[in-house]
Amino acid sequence: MKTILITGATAGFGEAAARKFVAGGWRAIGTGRRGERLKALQEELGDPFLPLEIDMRDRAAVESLADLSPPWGDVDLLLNNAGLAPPTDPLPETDWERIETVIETNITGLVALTRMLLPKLVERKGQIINLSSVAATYPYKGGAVYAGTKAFVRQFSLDLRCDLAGSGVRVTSVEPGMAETEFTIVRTGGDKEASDKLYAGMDPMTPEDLADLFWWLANLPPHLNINTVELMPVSQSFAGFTINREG
Ligand code: NDP
Ligand code: 8X3
Repeated sequence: MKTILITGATAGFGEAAARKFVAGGWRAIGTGRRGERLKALQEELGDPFLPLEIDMRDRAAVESLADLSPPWGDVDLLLNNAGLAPPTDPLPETDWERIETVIETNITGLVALTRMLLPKLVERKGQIINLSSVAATYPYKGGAVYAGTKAFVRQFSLDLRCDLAGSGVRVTSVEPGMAETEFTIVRTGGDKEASDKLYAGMDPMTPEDLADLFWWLANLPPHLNINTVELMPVSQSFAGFTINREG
């Protein structure tokens, strides 16, 4: 029985991944700040799911994930999924605490966890899937901090492959476009209406689409490494450059 560690399993991609992998016969450790959500998921998924209430900004708690005893400690796949975005307001108008939370979650927590878990993943010839975003590649207004963190995740993933050469450990940067989760509700500070409006009439990707992708990546033959996967709903594409002709 294989074990996946999923950060951010209380909603969206992480929650769908927990369901997918447990249904597929894996053990899943799921983390997040919302203990009630984790408890509900544990009740739904039963013994193969271990809920751990951990804030990615709490470095000691994050690092303690590398100290779990077997079988939970025998992690085969690290899904670095927990993440969020600040509002798309201009940078000077964006609350510093929200910016700091995003950087500490999307970058610092992810690196701290990966660093501590790497020896175990090397021992088990395991796999890492990191959640980057199309925002890492395609700039948009108001995206600077979020996109910056996701560009970090993409490059971190690629460079980690260099360090891991010969180890058998696989690393993939997954770079999705618009998927309807709680992402925009969180980004807008709880504005469900704004979130509904953003996804209205455009057939966004679903958490299950992403869980299917993670499952495919996890079940590839061990000699294959998918470096990056960029995916979007058909109804999302590119806007091109902005030209300012006024000076
Ligand atoms: P959701 O908001 O639905 O889920 C985010 C998850 O991250 C939740 O489980 C949340 O748990 C967890 N999380 C956030 N901050 C922290 C923290 N400080 N400590 C612990 N857990 C945290 O978003 P998605 O499922 O859409 O997003 C998952 C990942 O995919 C993110 O990294 C996001 O940037 C990325 N992504 C999303 C896209 C989209 O369009 N939805 C597209 C591209 C990338 P809790 O709040 O309980 O702590
Ligand atoms: C989230 C996707 O396009 O809203 O990473 O930045 S997008």
